[in-house]
Amino acid sequence: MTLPNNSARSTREYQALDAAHHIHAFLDQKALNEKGALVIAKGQGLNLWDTEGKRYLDGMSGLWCTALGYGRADLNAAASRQLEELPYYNLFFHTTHPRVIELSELLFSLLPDHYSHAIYTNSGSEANEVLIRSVRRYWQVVGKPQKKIMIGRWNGYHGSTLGSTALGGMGFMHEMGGMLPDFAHIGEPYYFAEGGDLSEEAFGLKAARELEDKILELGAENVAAFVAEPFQGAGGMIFPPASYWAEVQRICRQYDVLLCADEVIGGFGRTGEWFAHQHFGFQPDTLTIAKGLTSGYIPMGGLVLGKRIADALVQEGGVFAHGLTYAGHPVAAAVAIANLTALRDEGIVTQVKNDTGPYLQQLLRETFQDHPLIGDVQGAGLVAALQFAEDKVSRKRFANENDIAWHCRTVGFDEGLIIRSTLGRMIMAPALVATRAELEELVDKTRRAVDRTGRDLNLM
Ligand code: PXG
Repeated sequence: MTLPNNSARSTREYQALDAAHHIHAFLDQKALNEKGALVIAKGQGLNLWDTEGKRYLDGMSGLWCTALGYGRADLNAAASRQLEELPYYNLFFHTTHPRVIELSELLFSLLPDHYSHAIYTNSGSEANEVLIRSVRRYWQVVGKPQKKIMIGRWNGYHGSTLGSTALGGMGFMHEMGGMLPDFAHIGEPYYFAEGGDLSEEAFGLKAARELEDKILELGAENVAAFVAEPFQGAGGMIFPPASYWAEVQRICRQYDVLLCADEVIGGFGRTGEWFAHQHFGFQPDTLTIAKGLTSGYIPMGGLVLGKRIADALVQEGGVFAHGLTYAGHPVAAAVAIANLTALRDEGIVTQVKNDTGPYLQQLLRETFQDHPLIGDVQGAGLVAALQFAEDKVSRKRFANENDIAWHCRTVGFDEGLIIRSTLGRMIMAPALVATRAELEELVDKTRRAVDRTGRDLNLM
């Protein structure tokens, strides 16, 4: 592997400059700087190389985004063509441009008929900011301006900007200047941790009914929307019980509360369906999208509106008081078109649904169902989580599960595998173009990392 010439400095030099100038995401800066960050210099397919030339299998698609893997010439060409033709224009002051229109035509051809309009952004966080203001605007327009409260979930993640932090349920993020009035939270449907003696189905209903209790406590006349990820990503790749979403949908309809799905991770084929809400069989009023929209090659996100909301905003809403300079950016739109076209026309989403998705799920269950350290395997398509547990039957978690999972992640990197840990769970979400052989490598390296963790920490 030849590293690119434009990354020609030594690893140490890069690390020192990195430490001198960057505040990294979600890490203790001082501890990181003592060790030095891993400097990733090149990517191809599912593989990454660091500045020492070491290869890693990327089990996380970057940050859940590089659906097509690295190094796609078609995405590069789409960006280059657009940079030559029209590198920038916008949707302000009575203008628009061809690429964003073509992107929406394609996007809505992939979405169920229920959806009609999009508001583009540069990220998932921004898309959730737009969501908060748009649903509040919707209720103003239909004559219920007091419906303002947004209900999210504890341990949900919706981004790092102010509104999206408040909407999310990460306590340590709220503490860092991130709470706002008119936000509320309910518990997460995490059966392994909180199911107690209930069956999975009964726990799913119980978790959903927390929403009903919260709506009644706040007064349905004050509640604008319930916002949740179809499955929690950053919170640990937690799949809700099968009974959960239908009951949540029933409650939202009964109390006239908008149901908003954050599809930033679940969207664009991750579960084998185009969108994760289709996998779980419910129909949200809005969808937040980002990541897989452009395979992460260029920043782009958006809020997709169902017809009920879009019609009200368009027909009766008057001026929509919102706009971002780069919303619907032509280069991002061009990359998104190339990306979605490839996902569709190369049959990649279909392959995840019918072949590689079931294959990964089967491999993981075969490999880990009797493993002494693993209590549960969850997932669908090309997203999965392993739950570390001291006792599988009683679902007893390790007291220091966070450290165990972090150790596993660290030895995984050592084995040449990029995998993510959250609390006591190991998470993987490889690129959707992964072959069976690459999935075998992923599971094999994960198995080695889990076994090494067990040996290193004297757990088995
Ligand atoms: N919603 C969801 C469901 C997300 O997962 C965002 C919104 C925010 O998107 P932006 O583009 O603003 O980052 C996300 C982002 C992790 C991890 O550790 C997850 C995300 C980002 C970074 C790390 O799993 N998700």
